[in-house]
Amino acid sequence: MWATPNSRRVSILFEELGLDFEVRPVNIRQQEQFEPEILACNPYGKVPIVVWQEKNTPRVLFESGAILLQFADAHNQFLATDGPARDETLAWLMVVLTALGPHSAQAHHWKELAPERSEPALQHHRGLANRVYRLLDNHLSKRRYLTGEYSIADMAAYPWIGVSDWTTLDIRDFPHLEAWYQDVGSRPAVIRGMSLPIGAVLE
Ligand SMILES: N[C@@H](CCC(=O)N[C@@H](CS)C(=O)NCC(=O)O)C(=O)O
Repeated sequence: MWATPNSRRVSILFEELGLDFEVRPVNIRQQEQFEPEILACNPYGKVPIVVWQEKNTPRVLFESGAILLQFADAHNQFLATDGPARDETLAWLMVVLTALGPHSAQAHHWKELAPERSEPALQHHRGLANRVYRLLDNHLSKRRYLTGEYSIADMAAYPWIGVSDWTTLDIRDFPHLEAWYQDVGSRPAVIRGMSLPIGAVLE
């Protein structure tokens, strides 16, 4: 993992589950994600990746959403096993995985990373991120968490709201989302998960 929102989805869940896990830093700014050892685990060359052993069977999983689903189900926590509560968590998890993360990442690219800046591209992705922010803000005006109870949907969203500056949106314009961000961010497991890998910075 590295100091990235997708990685920290996983470290938050693992801290919430109280798992004993070891962090292997992969500095994506140093291109370490393309080292053979990493590509052997994830041919896409992206973090996060989880490697573990279960009943003498080696297991490996990449894609943050897949990891959240696998470990929530395996530990029967933060995702209902069936029924409307599971439906709701899956739906909001997918909004966060497929829209909040990608639109924020693209806005960040056009704001700070692209060798040639494009204002129309930035505004396009900012607009798409804004639509998700409005959606989440309105949704959270009626409930404490994204779904009935604190779930992997909240854990998937939290690190991305933490980089709201990447979108050029101001979190203060979304008061319910901001209150949720403060609330979730006060959880000890979230604080610990957001501090990993120790000392890593994305610059
Ligand atoms: N859909 C993937 C996206 C993973 C992803 O884009 N990870 C970024 C860091 S947040 C990465 O590894 N970037 C390096 C690269 O693309 O080469 C997931 O949710 O795990």
